[in-house]
Amino acid sequence: MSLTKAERTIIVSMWGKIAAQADAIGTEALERLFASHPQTKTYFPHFELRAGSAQLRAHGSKVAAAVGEAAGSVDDVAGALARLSELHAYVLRVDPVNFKLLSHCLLVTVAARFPADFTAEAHAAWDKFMSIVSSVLTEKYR
Ligand code: HNI
Repeated sequence: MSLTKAERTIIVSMWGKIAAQADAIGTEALERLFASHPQTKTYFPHFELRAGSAQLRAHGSKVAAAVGEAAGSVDDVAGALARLSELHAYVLRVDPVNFKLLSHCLLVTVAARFPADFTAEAHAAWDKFMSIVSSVLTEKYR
């Protein structure tokens, strides 16, 4: 699966706007994940998961930076996220279903913050882009 030229343009140009508030977006996506899907909190027993906690913000910033790296390498997401792919599969062993949940929470966050940009085409492009990112992060499980 790969993005069409039009989908790439959408992701790259929207990331240009998102970049300035990437940390806040990553953190909000995690807050939404833990609030809507509390079972995902079991992967973070060592974190203080209160909304706005320093650990949550630090982790939100890391996740957003990784999505930004993928957006900056839309032609080689696998290469850009190779190290994270090994980490999630071999060390963290996160069940792949959780990637759909986080992807959706990120999508909702972007939609809420950039309503004018979030057309049906942008929605579909983000959905596809996040499913590529998720496949890369879970492909080593097989
Ligand atoms: Ni994920 C660590 C990116 C999905 C649980 N994760 C990271 C790090 C990045 C990252 C970056 C930090 C790595 C490092 O310290 O070197 N994670 C991403 C991305 C996605 C994702 C881009 C999907 C879009 N991770 C998930 C999901 C879960 C998850 C769905 C579980 C619900 N991640 C973790 C855990 C850690 C982690 C747990 C370790 C946290 C820590 O610091 O102890």
